[in-house]
Amino acid sequence: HAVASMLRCAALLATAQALSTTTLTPPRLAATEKQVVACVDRVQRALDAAVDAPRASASIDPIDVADLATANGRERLAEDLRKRHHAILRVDDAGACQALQDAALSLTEDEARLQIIGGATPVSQDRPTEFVGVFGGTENRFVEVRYGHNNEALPTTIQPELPELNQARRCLGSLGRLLCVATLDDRANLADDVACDSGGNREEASTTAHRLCAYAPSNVTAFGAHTDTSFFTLVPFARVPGLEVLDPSLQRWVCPEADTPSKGEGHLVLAMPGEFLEVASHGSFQASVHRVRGGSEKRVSTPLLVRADLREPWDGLEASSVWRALQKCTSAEALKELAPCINSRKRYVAPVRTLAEAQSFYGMLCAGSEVLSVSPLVVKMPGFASHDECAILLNLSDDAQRSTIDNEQVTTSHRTSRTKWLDDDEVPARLSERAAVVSELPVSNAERWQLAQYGENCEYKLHVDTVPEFNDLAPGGRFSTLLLYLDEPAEGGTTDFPDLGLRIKPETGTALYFRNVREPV
Ligand SMILES: O=C(O)CCC(=O)C(=O)O
Repeated sequence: HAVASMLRCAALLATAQALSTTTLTPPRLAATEKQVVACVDRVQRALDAAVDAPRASASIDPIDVADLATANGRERLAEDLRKRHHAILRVDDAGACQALQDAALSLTEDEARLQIIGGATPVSQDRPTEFVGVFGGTENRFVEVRYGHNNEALPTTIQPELPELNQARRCLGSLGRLLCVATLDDRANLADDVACDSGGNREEASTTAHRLCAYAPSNVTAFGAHTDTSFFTLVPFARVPGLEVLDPSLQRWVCPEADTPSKGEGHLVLAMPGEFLEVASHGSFQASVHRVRGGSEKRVSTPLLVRADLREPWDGLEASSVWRALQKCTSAEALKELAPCINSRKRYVAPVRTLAEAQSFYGMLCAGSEVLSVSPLVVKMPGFASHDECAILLNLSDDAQRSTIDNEQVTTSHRTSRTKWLDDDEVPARLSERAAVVSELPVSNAERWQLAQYGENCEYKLHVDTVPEFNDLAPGGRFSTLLLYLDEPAEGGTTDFPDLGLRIKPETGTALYFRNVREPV
């Protein structure tokens, strides 16, 4: 096995920058999978912390929905979502949300009409875990609605009972689409299912759910702390406050419905990011932990859970597996849900070359290449990237975060650098193409570039890049690494392979390509 380490002592007086990409089978998936696992773990920690959190009175200013068209409005949205895990939007809905709540109140008090709508049934045979219809006990009643062909509400029995659904759906659906575009940019096509007004050409029930919730008066928690598997959950403010959000900036439960003055026209809507947004935004937005407290009066609320079209693959993964994985409580369980993707990956047989063959092969790919070791393979490739390309990547290092190890949660003195996963923008994408040629694997087998910044006295002690916890992910284990030096520190910053007696000094634009294992794991 090849072993890479940063030199422990002299290294670290100046700043060295390194980039590495790891060739995998097939790796852009790895990023999504890691996000799924990270999200499951983070949510569990947040739920644990939520247990003892006190309540607080705090409010944030509503954002007019029209302001989402401006950079300023979108920045405010992003800031509220990042800092407070919720935002409040003012929609111009001509009473549609209130009309639906009033209609839902009388519906949920009428057993005969609830009987007509019918109990919970699966949306279709091949989606047995998703359902529509009435559920809950006599205290708290819920009706789950989806939309199908011609935007028809499902179960079909509900439309005559609740004609008010459509207007509210349209208003919240459009808001959902706007919020996805504002937070995900080009990745918003993941959220095609959100608006539920795609011209009515859907053949199956939407995964986006419209939920009618009626809670009997009580002084206990009516719906315990949880996150939603949605891009956004949009909750029009209810007449009786009760929905609480765990605000991470205060580490307290807040109740926006109670604390936000409802000045002005329109209806206020609480927007909470869900786990789909957390994964699709690579953790930039985190799913909101929320719960419902019973009130002195019956509370009726009509949230729209804005989701993706699960028939579309998610970054190459089966979207329904992502969905199921996100509903699990541990990363091990989540990985099991993603396992079928792992089994379908192709096996890759690594070419074995003599020293002379390797020298000729890599010399042909990059003039001046030097094979430093043939087994395990370590190749130095000067001029892999231009100084301009390196400068562009260096400029992206500003908001790198403290590095973690193994399952990406733990910070430790073993690795004191800062890291950042780069988006596949122009220069990183071009360099990935080049790295793919070197690795003899398709570019789709590369993870995104990870930028690693070593400040003074920073280091990454002896380690291997193949992390056993990641071997079961869809892309397979990390077979090889291509590390690109972005600058040249005055002192230190070397990469050491102690077993091979190798110490490589950073030179701007030089890449180091090494195999981590003999065969893909
Ligand atoms: O009842 C509410 O206001 C929110 C319901 C909720 O938390 C959910 O459906 O996930």
